[in-house]
Amino acid sequence: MKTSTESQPKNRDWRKEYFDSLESLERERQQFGALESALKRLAGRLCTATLGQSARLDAQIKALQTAIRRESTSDELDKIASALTDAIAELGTAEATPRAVAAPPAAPPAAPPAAPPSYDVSNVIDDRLRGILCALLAEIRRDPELIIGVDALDSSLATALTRDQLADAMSSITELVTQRIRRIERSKQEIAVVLSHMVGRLDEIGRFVTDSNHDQSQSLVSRESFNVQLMGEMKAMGESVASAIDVDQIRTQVRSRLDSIGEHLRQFRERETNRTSEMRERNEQMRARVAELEAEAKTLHDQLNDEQRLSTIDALTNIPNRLAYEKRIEEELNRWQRFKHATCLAVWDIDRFKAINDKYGHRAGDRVLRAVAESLTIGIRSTDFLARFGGEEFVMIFCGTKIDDALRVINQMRIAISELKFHIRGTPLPPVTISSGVTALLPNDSAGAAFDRADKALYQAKGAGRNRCVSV
Ligand code: GH3
Ligand code: MG
Ligand code: MG
Repeated sequence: MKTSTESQPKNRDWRKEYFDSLESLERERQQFGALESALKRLAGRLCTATLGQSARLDAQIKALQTAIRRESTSDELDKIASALTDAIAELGTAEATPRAVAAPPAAPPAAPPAAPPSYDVSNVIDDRLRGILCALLAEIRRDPELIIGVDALDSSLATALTRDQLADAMSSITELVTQRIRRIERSKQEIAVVLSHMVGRLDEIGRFVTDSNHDQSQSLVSRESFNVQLMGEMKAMGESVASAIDVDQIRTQVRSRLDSIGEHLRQFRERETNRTSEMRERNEQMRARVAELEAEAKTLHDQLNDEQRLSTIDALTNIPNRLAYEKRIEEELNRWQRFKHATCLAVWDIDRFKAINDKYGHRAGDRVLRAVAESLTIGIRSTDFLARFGGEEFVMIFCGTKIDDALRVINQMRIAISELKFHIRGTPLPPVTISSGVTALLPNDSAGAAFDRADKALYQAKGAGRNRCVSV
């Protein structure tokens, strides 16, 4: 039989597991919150950029902006998305109302309404807007179910867009954002359900421990009462033997006392047998509950791990993202303060990357980004760290490395990248080059100060003609 002190460490482990899960869930909730705010911010900017197409579309965009500002449900966003889609669809028709402010006040009343001009890409979607849309799509791409939709939009953004096509693309992005938010909400609800199951199981385990304790004290009481009865019978037997007048009387008295002892023993055994079989049954139930709890905890753990991994991995290049870098540099700064092992930070930026996008298209630019990330990954040791900082910029942390060694290593990486061969539809691309600035961590450094020094060195590398690495 298990004692309460034997079963407690197991119980404590589960509680720890449960609180760890709650902590992970809270972290996850914060990351979801950050993602949601980023998506809302981007959607807000897109709204502003789209205003002025038609009165009806403006009204829907304003409704969306209001919905974004307050805590709207996915159903409300859904409704706005479909009204927005209708308003966008109406844009191409003759009934579309031109935006009031767009009409020049001095226009003669008889002048026929100007047909909406067909813009080329430079008029309708500039680099900044494309950058915002691409960042938004990269966030949505984290969801494997939405990748196909993102890819389709990615290709359409890479080409020149007319105003109508841009409106369609924005409507599709709005729809994808809504789906992403809805799926995040669903995933949060699923985690909450699993957690509440686990809480139920933990309560059951708690009750089991209380019942076991109760059983043990009952068993003790029963044993003590049996002892008292036995002692009483023995004493009574002694007294009756002492006062007996003949052997027959002694025999009768002893037999009667022995019968009585036998009856007490039978009752005691019956009580103990019942208790033991109840305990066995409850133990079996508890074993099953613990197994279920274990399986649920594992599912939850895997789910949280997946989400956490996704939130710190860059969707395009599959290497750690800026969030992961920010966490890691803080860890490295703390380690540096304690152990003073030389640590370096390098900032990378692909040279003339905008020209690659402009000349060969955004998709080609994405391929270059992936290949550069892969090449940098090959060049680093497993103890070092690489992340995509944003756009065509990467960061690296070299642990236990002096600045001269770091400079030598990054120069090798730079050369390896300049030797990569790219082909777009069979045509070879000119070499892709990259520049870097590297710095060693200093006493009392902050992440921002170290980054600024490396960035300044990068700026010098660019100024000195690019395709080079500079240390400070
Ligand atoms: P420099 O040598 O001075 O660094 O010039 P640059 O052209 O590389 O620098 P600039 O900052 O002008 O251009 C960076 C471009 O990177 C602009 C932006 O559209 C593009 N970009 C940012 N993120 C992505 C992305 O995820 N994919 C693609 N294809 N392009 C991106
Ligand atoms: Mg840059
Ligand atoms: Mg660049």
